[in-house]
Amino acid sequence: MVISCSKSEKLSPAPVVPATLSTTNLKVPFNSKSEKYSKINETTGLIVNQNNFYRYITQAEAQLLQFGNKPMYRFSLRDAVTYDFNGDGRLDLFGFCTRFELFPELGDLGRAPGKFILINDFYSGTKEYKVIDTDLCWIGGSFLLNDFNGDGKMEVAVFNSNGHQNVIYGINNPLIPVRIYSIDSGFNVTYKNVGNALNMHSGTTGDIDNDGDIDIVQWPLNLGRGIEPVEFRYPYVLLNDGNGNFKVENFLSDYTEFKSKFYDWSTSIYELFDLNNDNKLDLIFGYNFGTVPKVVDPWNPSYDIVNKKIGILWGDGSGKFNSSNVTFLSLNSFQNLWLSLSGASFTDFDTDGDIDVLLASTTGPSKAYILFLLENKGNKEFEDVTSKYLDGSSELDNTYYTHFYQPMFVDKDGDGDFDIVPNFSTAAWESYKVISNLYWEKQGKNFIRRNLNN
Ligand SMILES: [Ca+2]
Ligand SMILES: [Ca+2]
Ligand SMILES: [Ca+2]
Ligand SMILES: [Ca+2]
Repeated sequence: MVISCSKSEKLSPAPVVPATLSTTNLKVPFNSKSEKYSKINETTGLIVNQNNFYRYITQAEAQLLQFGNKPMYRFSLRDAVTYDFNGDGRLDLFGFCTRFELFPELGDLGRAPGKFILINDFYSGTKEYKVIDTDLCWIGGSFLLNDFNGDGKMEVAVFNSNGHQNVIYGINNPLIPVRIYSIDSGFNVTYKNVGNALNMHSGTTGDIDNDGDIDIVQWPLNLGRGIEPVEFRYPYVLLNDGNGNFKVENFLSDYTEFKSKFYDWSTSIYELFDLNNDNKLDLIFGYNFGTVPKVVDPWNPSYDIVNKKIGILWGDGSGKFNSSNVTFLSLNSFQNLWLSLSGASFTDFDTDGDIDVLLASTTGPSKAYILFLLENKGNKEFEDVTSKYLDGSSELDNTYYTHFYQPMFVDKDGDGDFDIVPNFSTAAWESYKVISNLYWEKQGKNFIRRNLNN
């Protein structure tokens, strides 16, 4: 399907690069400083994104990407990815702007379709941009780069939660499946729908059946309060035939048994990664954790069982997972707070050859960030080593930064080890300060928080 009605125009005003972020070391072609992983892990969209990550977009820059008045279209820091779509060696940006009916009033957003934007040479150059119509009202999910159809070019899988505002406004925006967008060197954009229409807070991609092509997992975050059909409540795998055509199957090999016990299974974050070095992708998942209040939900008896833990489902290369082949992570309690998972990233921080895990989370209303570093001890055991190795692992009062969705492991300071750089902070229309150059510098096994004061 070809997207209708697109036009090119100059971005006005152009995004500015903060003084603290000189572009003098922005070489052409763009040279990734991403941590490198095993071949199977390099198939994941998360890592392809990390390979095309230069630095995070600040809230000030994001606010310059808004356009229109009534309605106004505003850029959410989370709804975007950078990649060199036209092959000129510079990173372009493909992102989404949410529609606000009234401005400056908040609270009437995501009711009607937003717009995609495509910006040429986002971090340098002319920044010509193109606005692209869509029927998507809300994304708040994932933009993942992968070559799904084997043509040697990256497409972008967009996972959305289009029904996000339905309960708030009493409206009926349809659920929309995963969409794979192809962007050619002339910035022409086409897409195809794959999988099922679900409310998805994130997405993950990678070769889950080890046949050399990129598959997809789509997992709902159930917002419906007990009225949604059964097909909206559980995850799916989308298995690629190598040409970008997908066979949709139940995610669990024990689906029937699981469904008989649990009303649904919601996650906010799920990421494929091989966490036990067997060359088969595993899947880390989670939503609420920490001190979660006991909620009596007659519509959802599974709430206290499967929706309050972070776990790893161990992959067997079949393309399916089994709910009994799981390890639940044991995290140190953080001030007895109720936390929600916002991101999971991977690094071998102790350089012992196994993959360790960094979790990002938030408290919800306060928009804090709380990070957890988990050391892989082998034998599918992980130890919370946050207090030992991760300086400045939380900020609760939003003085300098708010919550974020995607920690990236790149060698920011060029000294050969992989530092933590936040990515995908909160929406640009929220009034939290997001400083321009936050990162955690790697020193030995330790991560030291830097640049809180600029
Ligand atoms: Ca595959
Ligand atoms: Ca594995
Ligand atoms: Ca390790
Ligand atoms: Ca470094």
